[in-house]
Amino acid sequence: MFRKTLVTAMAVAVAFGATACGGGDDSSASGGSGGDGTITMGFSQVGAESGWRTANTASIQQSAEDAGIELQFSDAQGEQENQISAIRSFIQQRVDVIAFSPVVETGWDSVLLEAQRAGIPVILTDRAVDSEDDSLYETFLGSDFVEEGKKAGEWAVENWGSQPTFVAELQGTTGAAPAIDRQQGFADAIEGTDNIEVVASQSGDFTRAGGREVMEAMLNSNPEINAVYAHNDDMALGAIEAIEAAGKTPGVDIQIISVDAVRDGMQALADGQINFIVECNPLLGDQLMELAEQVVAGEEVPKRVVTEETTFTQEQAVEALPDRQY
Ligand code: GYE
Repeated sequence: MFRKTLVTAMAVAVAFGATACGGGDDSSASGGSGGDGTITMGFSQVGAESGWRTANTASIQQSAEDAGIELQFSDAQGEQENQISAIRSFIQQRVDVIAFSPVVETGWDSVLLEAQRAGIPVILTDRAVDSEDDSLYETFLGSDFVEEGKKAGEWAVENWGSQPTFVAELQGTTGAAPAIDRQQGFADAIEGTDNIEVVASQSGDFTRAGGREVMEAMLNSNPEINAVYAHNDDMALGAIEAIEAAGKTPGVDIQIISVDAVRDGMQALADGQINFIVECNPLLGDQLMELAEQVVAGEEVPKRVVTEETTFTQEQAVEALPDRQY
């Protein structure tokens, strides 16, 4: 109760602060809401590691344009230190709101505290931070990655559980929320099943090249591997190349589960090279802009906004492909 009041009070203070600064201080840098009420958002993106990320960036840019929000977009190229510098520069420019998709979970408290002290609200997009102080951000918009891993694991239990299954797990970026949570959800779901064993688990950094390289090495060291759980489609697509290079048939000799359901992944699923995909929706732009408008206006927003998602079998992929947006 007390905290809720405090958050509201803070949000109101932020709104007044932004108005005062936009109206009266002409010496402010390029950012900040202008006298016309235009909202400026500083957005720090992870990079361009996957098809998911490309679709996510396009969605954010398009939605900002549609909403009339001025977007200061910064690409961190997979490095946390680049994100920290970008956020510092957004603070210096006195943008109205900062949004970012944290490349890894930990190590954000001090820069988020700087934003809070400057009275600039922060929205976490897509990935969470691991911090004890949830007053450092207004809300977190994104998927439930543990749930995604669980859906993958449940499909594995149902479809692989009756014969000995030796799984190669291709993890996402080390320390990133989706890598940690998708591993956790899958492990929870297969726990206690006798036949399914994860025999190798390594990061392919969410990239196609990473997936291929790691899969190649795993097939060499663990020739018994007959299943793959990839934390995203790009790594699954890389794994397909490695499996074919090893003279095996992906989807048949080695069955594959992945996460995302981007177009290339869905095509491979429809073609029978992947066996099951858990959807992760990258089209977060509209919801992000809406939350930004509310936060800047001092309105209360839910602390957590979860994206709705589904799963796809091979038959469902054939049906869904023609209308797939990303
Ligand atoms: O699944 C992967 C991307 O954070 C949900 O990051 C995102 C993940 C997505 O590189 O493809």
